[in-house]
Amino acid sequence: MEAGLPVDLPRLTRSDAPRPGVGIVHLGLGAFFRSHGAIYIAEAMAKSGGNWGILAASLKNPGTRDALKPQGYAYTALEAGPDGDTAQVVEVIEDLLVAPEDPQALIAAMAQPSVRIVTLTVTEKGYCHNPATGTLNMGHPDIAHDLTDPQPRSAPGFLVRALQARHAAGLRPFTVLTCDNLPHNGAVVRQAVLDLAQAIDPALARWIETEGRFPSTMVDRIVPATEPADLDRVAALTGRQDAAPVIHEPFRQWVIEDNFVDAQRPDFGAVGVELVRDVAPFELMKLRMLNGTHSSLAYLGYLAGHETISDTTTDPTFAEFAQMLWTREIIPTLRAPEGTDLGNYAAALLARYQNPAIRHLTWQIAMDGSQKLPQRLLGTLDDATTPCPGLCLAVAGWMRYVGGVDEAGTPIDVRDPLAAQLKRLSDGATTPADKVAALLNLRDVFSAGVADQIKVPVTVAFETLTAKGARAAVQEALGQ
Ligand code: CS2
Repeated sequence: MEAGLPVDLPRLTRSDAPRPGVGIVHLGLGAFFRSHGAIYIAEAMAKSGGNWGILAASLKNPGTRDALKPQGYAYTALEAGPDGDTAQVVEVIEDLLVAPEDPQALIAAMAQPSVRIVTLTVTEKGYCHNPATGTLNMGHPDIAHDLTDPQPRSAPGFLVRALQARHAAGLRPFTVLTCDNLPHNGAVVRQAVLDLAQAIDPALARWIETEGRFPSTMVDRIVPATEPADLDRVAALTGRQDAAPVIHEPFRQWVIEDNFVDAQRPDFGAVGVELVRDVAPFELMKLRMLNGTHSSLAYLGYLAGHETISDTTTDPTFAEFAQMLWTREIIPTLRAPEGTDLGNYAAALLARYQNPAIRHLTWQIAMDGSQKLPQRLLGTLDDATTPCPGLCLAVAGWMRYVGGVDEAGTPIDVRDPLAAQLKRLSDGATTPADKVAALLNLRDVFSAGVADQIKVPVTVAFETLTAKGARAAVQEALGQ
């Protein structure tokens, strides 16, 4: 039995309900997909049938496979609402491969004729693209490897090699359905795949370009990392031990551009997925209003000593700050998706953040800021036609955070692919103004135009943060 599992209760096992065939391969299985896409897909099969069982893959480590395999890949999804928890067992994952153990087995799985869709949650950095140009970063070590070695390491590498195998076998390509929080996420993954394919085999690239489909999506559900205490919480509710449950909020939304290879997909429409022609307005709304304030609250809340988003937003100063960001700075840059009222959307977001049953760590959201800032904060700043002191304070909060020391002088565990470079830039400058200037020079994060536009207000905000601390800086931004 795994360490940490509550004792004296039977282990969760898979029921003997008939299993569907595998129609989907998922790359990068984490708590988010298990709480979101996997549940929608299970519901779509329960309603309308179809062989859309999921063969999942972890691209890095075996932890999830080792926890789920003894349970037949069944797991508990615990919905944590302000009024209590409810649990369901999800049985839609048919197998879980750990890619580095046998890359060829994953490629073979993706090349099975029954597989029509490959879904992905590999986080922003997993696309190995250059956010400024949208093209594949050929200098990325995994891409450099995947260019010549047919045993890939990167997500684009697996997609290209599997498409190559399908092309060689005379099969149709699969639809690539990205579920990561990137603007135009379908176009991003398409470009990454085409760039790599072009470098490997131009004829393959041409086939993918004409026959492949890469719908954009907007995904939404708040899913904090499962903590050790959650295993007991789930066991107490269900009477079963589960080594890898997921905890999620009640809310969910999935908007998908309805553009699949040969129109082959689960009956998403039957289970509340919005199938649309243009995802862009949904994507921008969600990235700027939800993820933009999430990151702002994560950096400033962390610096002010708040451990979770719920703690941060039940602090009235931070709740007012979020409101101010939405009303004065973010909403004026957006076009509301049809049928959506942005004021109501903001009010619902605040209630979701304040849900006391969800412990979403500010530290978790603060991760990978260099990959998140452009689409969450900087796009809004670029589009804004009036000053945005709140968002500039959030950017300054990120700069203070990646300096690696909190307001009490304690080191911060900064997780970011650029962490070492960020620390070097911050440590190499002495005055607040120099630190801001050094970080604004990072062209992977800030375009020259945005850097120039926000330099003065971010410097002022950074000076206030350094002199007075995050809470006082937020109060000042609110005119308190
Ligand atoms: C969060 C997101 O961790 C983060 O960066 O902002 O995971 C957020 O919870 C989801 O996008 C909500 O849909």
